[in-house]
Amino acid sequence: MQSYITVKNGVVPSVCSLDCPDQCGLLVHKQDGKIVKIEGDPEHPITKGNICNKVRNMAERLYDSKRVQTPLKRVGQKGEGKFAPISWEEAIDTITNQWKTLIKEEGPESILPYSFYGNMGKLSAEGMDRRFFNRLGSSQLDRTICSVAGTIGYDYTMGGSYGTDPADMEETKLFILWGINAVSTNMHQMTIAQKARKKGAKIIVIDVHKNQTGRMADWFIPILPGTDAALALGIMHILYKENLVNRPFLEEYTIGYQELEDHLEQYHPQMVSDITGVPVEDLYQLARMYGTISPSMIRIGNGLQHHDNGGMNARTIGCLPALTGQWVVKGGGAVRANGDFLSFNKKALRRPDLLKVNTRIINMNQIGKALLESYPPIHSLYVYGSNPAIVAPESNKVRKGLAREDLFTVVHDLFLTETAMFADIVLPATSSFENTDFYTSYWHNYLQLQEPVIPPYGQSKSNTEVFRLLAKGMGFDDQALKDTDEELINQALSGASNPYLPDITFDQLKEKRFIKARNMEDFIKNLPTPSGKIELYSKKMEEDGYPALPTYIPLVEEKEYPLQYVPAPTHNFLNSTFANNEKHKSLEKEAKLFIHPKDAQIRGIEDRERVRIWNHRGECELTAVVGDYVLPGVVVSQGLWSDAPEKKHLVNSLTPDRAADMGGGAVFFSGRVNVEAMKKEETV
Ligand SMILES: Nc1nc2c(c(=O)[nH]1)N[C@H]1C(S)=C(S)[C@@H](COP(=O)(O)OP(=O)(O)OC[C@H]3O[C@@H](n4cnc5c(=O)[nH]c(N)nc54)[C@H](O)[C@@H]3O)O[C@H]1N2
Ligand SMILES: Nc1nc2c(c(=O)[nH]1)N[C@H]1C(S)=C(S)[C@@H](COP(=O)(O)OP(=O)(O)OC[C@H]3O[C@@H](n4cnc5c(=O)[nH]c(N)nc54)[C@H](O)[C@@H]3O)O[C@H]1N2
Ligand code: SF4
Ligand SMILES: [Mo]
Repeated sequence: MQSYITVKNGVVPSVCSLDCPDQCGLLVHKQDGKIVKIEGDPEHPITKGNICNKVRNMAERLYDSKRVQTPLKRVGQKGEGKFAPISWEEAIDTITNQWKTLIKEEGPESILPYSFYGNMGKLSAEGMDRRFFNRLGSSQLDRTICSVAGTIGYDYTMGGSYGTDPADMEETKLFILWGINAVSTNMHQMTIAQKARKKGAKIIVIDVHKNQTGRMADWFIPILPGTDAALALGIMHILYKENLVNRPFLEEYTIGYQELEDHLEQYHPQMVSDITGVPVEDLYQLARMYGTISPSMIRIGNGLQHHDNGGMNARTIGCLPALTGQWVVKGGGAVRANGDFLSFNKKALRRPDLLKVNTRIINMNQIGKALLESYPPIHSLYVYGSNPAIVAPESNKVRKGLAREDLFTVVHDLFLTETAMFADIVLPATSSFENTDFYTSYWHNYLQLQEPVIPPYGQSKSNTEVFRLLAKGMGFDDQALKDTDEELINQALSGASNPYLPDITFDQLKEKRFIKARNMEDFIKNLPTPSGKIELYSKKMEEDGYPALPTYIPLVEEKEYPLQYVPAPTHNFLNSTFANNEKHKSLEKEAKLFIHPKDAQIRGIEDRERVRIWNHRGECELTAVVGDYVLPGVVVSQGLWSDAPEKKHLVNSLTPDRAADMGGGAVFFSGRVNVEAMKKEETV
């Protein structure tokens, strides 16, 4: 078959590579060999031709004159952004010579990779890179920045990332969107909920912010940050008291339901109301709706996972569908993430066997601290698919670490990101449209293939290609470091020993385009928990030092600051991606801080006034939006804004780098701040 690259004029298929649960099928329109338009692929079984504005406006990003075209070396101070073009040969020689010296003098652990899912393609994010750094014996990165706390918490209850199939949700009668801004972050979940609403379904949103999703709800329930486990326990208390639990289901599919019933006594509705800010009568109404409407589905979002108690929040909410027996109702249950249905052969792809020694593990959420304090020190950082200078907590520490003169930093990206400004060497990355890769959605259970649809931009190269070159430069002769992209895909998609994923070849995926996980109907009978059942009581948790039963644990108190601060994602950016695009910035207009009228009034803050937000970690400036979008005592901003043209919107300068209760997860939303109006002369 003809390569899509050679198509000069026409429409070719593609996949959205961004870190988004929807993982849309795309159709790319080409004119004179260039992408001129991106739209949804109507043949995709779930996304059905609709895509978000971000990607609809993406074509110009691909040909943006700001894209890095050649390797660069730093010629000015770190952070200054002065670079000169060099050849690939010089770039690879410089990096590998530095690393060879470092390995001899300091050991391979002085080198640290730093990456995340800027491109969700499995080869790009966890393929040749993992093989290379395993072979190198570098320090390892614990990739905790997104949802690890909730993953582990939910696993204690359910054994893995398994939940309701979105394909079944059109019949659902009650949607509880809990800590998820689905209109912006999972738009097809919203489309499905709205279709179901036409057939009588109700949509409830539980959030700390009445944002675009809350405004579309039939019932918006505002909650105080980090108190969701208490709300779930209050619902459970009422379900048991009013005999709305499904006892036959509990007996057959769960363990610990009697212990749970006793334990729930303490979660009296009044106490739950005092903790959560949800009025007692609303708590009763919510519990009764949840106990009587079927099928019901809870979409568990990341908002409630990015907290000190994020693991326990997901663990606890994950217990709710078992109490009502919703797991055996089509379209009922819950989804935190569905990623394990498509769990492929990770060992074959990542090759952990290439790592011959025990090396230290660095939590990516504490990259600032690691760069400043680790002993033995980190002497070289290799960043790809992530932008830690913007997205990681405690930005001031991160930037101080990146500014270290004795740190040799390489950044592989499409753009001169805020992180790249601190690099010694910058390498140009291809966009996903220029690569071969495969994609597994963590929401809708479909696999997809990306084949290159345009040639590499300038001299840019894909992640797999760069790691093959680095391996050669290091003199590593292993075949595993030479495999082609097609070979990597075939290795990853065979021998997964996953009952939901048959062996698949590159050619099959190319032919079918969308392949779905299979045999998911009865997953509830085959849970990989220690007991094989839903664990309302978890002995494993006890062994790991947690309460065995779901429990509300308050956030770490930062007493000196009066306001809880939630810096959430925004509609027109994807994390920091698109924050450097004029079109996306103009759609987003300005960086806002939502504040309750009571909190605004005592500080003399007026609507649309510029405010300073600060704590002991840092400060930033945003535009106040005064209104009852948030509860008193809570402030919310949206978006990870770019530095350019000023550094004033660096929200992560305020966020803590503490580890969540489980897995070292991020706690972006558990910090506290103070806010003040800015004097007029300061804002000009
Ligand atoms: N447009 C857009 N889409 C995205 C992203 C993006 O940046 N922009 N990012 C992508 C990524 S990487 C991820 S992980 C997902 C994240 O997407 P979501 O799962 O939607 O998670 P967040 O947007 O982090 O937070 C969701 C909501 O939780 C609320 N929240 C915060 N704290 C609490 C709490 O304690 N309790 C409750 N109930 N609510 C709380 C916030 O106000 C927010 O509305 O979205 C993906 N999709
Ligand atoms: N305050 C606050 N901070 C947050 C969050 C929040 O809600 N609030 N959300 C957190 C979450 S959930 C996440 S997942 C993280 C995400 O943080 P990151 O993973 O850092 O995500 P992005 O900011 O999108 O940066 C991805 C980078 O990868 C580059 N890239 C894309 N494709 C490729 C490729 O193929 N190769 C290479 N080498 N580079 C590529 C892009 O150009 C971009 O610069 O942010 C976290 N930070
Ligand atoms: S960012 Fe999400 S909604 Fe937008 S096109 Fe990509 S997968 Fe679809
Ligand atoms: Mo994320």
